[in-house]
Amino acid sequence: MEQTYIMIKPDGVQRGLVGEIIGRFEKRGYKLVALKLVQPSVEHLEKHYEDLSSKGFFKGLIKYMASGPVVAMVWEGKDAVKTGRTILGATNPLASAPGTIRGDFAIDVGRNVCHGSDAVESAQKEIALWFPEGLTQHKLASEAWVYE
Ligand code: YYY
Ligand code: MG
Repeated sequence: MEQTYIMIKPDGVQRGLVGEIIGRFEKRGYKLVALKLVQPSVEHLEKHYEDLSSKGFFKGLIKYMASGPVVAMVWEGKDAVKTGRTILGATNPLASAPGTIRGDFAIDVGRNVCHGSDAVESAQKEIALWFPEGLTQHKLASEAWVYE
């Protein structure tokens, strides 16, 4: 089954959105296979966002992301990467549809509350970066009620 790296950014934690965001993935039917609250270092975040290092917003992005603890998670299930991004909404919250996390809870692109991997390959890289200790392997009792 496909896995994706989902992260609640410092603004999401500070604004009390942890339960809400986890709940949306949980209720959709996805399986949580890793979760931790972590204060990331600047070096770690620079690695996570290394593809964006040439962008003008990179410095501000790293400062914002290092400003407090984040919730790092791995969610598993059919089409988890693409559907995870759909659940989050567009990068710019003002372009995000209501019903998405960003469309319901954010306004500025630099405070968009959550992160989700953009492809299967980047998901694998991000999961290895944030969870070198590995993931759980368990079966959900609800599986037969989510998948046909
Ligand atoms: O994957 P996603 O988070 O939706 O967008 P990316 O293009 O990977 O950019 C990562 C992160 O950078 C974005 O969530 C907010 C921030 N950012 C920004 O502050 N200003 C921009 N013009 C574009 C992105
Ligand atoms: Mg991205």
